[in-house]
Amino acid sequence: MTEQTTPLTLAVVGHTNVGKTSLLRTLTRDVGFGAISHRPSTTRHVEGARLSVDGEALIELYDTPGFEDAIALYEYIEQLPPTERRLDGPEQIQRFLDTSEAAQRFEQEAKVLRQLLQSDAGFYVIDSREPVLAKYRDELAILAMCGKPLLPVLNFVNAPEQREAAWREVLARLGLHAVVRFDSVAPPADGEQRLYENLSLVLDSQRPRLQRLIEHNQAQVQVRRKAGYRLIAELLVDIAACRRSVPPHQLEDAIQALHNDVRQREQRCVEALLTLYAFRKDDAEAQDLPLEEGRWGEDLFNPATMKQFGVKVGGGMAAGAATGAGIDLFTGGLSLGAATVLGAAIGGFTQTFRSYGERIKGKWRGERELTVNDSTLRLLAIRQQRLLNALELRGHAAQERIQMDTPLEQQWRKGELAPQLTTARAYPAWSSLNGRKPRPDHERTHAIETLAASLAKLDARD
Ligand SMILES: Nc1nc2c(ncn2[C@@H]2O[C@H](COP(=O)(O)OP(=O)(O)OP(=O)(O)O)[C@@H](O)[C@H]2O)c(=O)[nH]1
Ligand SMILES: [Mg+2]
Repeated sequence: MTEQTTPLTLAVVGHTNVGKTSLLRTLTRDVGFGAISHRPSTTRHVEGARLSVDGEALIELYDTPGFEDAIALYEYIEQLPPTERRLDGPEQIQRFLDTSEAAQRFEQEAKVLRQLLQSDAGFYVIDSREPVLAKYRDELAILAMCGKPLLPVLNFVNAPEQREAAWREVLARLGLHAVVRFDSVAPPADGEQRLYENLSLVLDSQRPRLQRLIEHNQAQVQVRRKAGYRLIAELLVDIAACRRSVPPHQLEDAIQALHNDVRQREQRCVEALLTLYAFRKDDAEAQDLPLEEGRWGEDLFNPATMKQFGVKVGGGMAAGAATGAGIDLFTGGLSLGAATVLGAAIGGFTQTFRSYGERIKGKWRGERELTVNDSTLRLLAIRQQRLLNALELRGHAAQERIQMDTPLEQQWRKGELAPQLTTARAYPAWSSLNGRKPRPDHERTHAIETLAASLAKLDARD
């Protein structure tokens, strides 16, 4: 057992509305942390969150209210009567905190300063779109008086009007040379790592602890991705194994019901992926996912959707049977293609019988089964992978980095269907869409896990 250490405490400070709470949400991956709005003074109280690794709290982060009136506060501190002995920065701040104004006019600022004095270091969050106004200089001067290491975090760096250079210059003049760019809504993929690396520049003794956190976060990326591929593999096996018997006169209703169930099953996977990546439908960042209100906009069974994702339209769809899109009908173990059979159901069977021969004839009356066709499986796989990809990059400005034509997508478009799915087709009991919960089944689990592993391997992003 390693000895439990006391957590490193970090205060997140800065002007109001610069994204302090957003930064905390990103670092804690807790979308429910605090309240965020485009209005200033959203956060009114200090609120803490812990970052733990293997049950050990490594860091405590404290969100603070925004500075509102730094100029007045600086003037107030400066005009306080002289003392016998000249006070240093932290003493001056403490003296201010002991005044009655600290509980009144400067109540918000006092909360921030108290927290910073109690912390080991602070993140100073900056809206880099703002010009470096006097109020920010005074704010920084006051915060610097606390005598704590400060790491400036340049937020909104993806905005075209950002003034990063001007900010860097003024920060350097204050002795703040380690600066990190971090768009808290759409952080760069290695943003967190850089944030902690820069923090260890100003807090050298904490380097091992920060390194541990970095490694933990990197491992978590892999863990989440693996879990994501498992969800996708489970969706695909579930749908590939689906096989429903239908009496002839209910064919159209049955196709529609199957369409709906498959759509819902896909949506369950979408929601599980959103949860895995700690997204909520109303998150600002969720707007930039390839979803509309938390679901795929284009209908799974619309042939245009297949085209859009580059999947060859097969079976009934190619033949133009819109009702049977994405579905195959089997009789006697042979796929007839939904279009052929829909035609046959309405008109004569002669044509079909002639081409399939006696094998069908005997079984025609008894066995008619609907399955979801390969093209639909391919489309499902591609869509969910794109979502996983987007979630990993947390949407937003990261959007352009979402790769569209990965080897994995090409495999789904043109390659053989994964063997696990071909196998699943022979095991209707593996599917949750056949009216029964799939039994816990070692082979089903094995199929899902090997499929998930091969997807992750083909992904090969790292
Ligand atoms: N585009 C973009 N928007 C951001 C970023 N960071 C924060 N925002 C938005 O800026 C607004 C303010 O964010 P908050 O996190 O509430 O800011 P705050 O500093 O905690 O504000 P107070 O608590 O009021 O002091 C919200 O609308 C956020 O969605 C960013 O890096 N990029
Ligand atoms: Mg806030």
